[in-house]
Amino acid sequence: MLTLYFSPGACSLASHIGLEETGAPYEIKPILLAKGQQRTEEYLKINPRGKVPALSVDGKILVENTGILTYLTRRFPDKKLMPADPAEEARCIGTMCWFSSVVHPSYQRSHRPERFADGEAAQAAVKESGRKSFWANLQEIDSMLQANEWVMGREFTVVDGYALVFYGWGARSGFPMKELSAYTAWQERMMKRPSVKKSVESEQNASAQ
Ligand SMILES: N[C@@H](CCC(=O)N[C@@H](CS)C(=O)NCC(=O)O)C(=O)O
Repeated sequence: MLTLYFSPGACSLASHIGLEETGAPYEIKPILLAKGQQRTEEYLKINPRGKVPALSVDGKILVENTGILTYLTRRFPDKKLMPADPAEEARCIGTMCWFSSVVHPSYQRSHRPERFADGEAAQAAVKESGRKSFWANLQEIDSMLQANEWVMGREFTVVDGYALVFYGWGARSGFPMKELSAYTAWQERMMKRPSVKKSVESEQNASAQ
């Protein structure tokens, strides 16, 4: 059995979309970050780092979007969620690593500066530099989509679900997302995809609980 621990609107949406794309049956367990549920004793037994996503595979816990998504592509190869060519596969994994190690942390600095510095002035500086970096990263994603239908090129891959997370965060943070014309056109394409619609709707329902 596959069980996804996620929080509505968090980066776990990437794994949620990936899981939905596999077509396999799975369960979802909402862990509401807004209510601090990632720090409960029960959840810390699942992921001692207190982060979402986590995926339980018959009781074995996988964490980190890049790890979970890579696992799903290997477990369900017929779904072609990762390119078959080894160099393209490496490019795909490399893009997820960039999302996880650069793009996500730039948003975190803009959103939670208190985690990175003490004192109002230092936090304001961290927030500002995080916003600048996050916007530059969103622009880079836009440029990746200029000549492409999907982030990695002609085919949808697990990277697309991951890139949707940052579009949502950009919009939520008041960035002028419409200026990113390729990213915006891609987001509209994504929202028409059944797996995306289903994951987004199920997260909205979970947040209303
Ligand atoms: N690199 C990790 C990032 C995980 C992460 O930071 N998740 C955030 C949600 S976007 C979280 O659980 N935050 C809860 C907290 O820090 O208290 C991944 O891609 O899975």
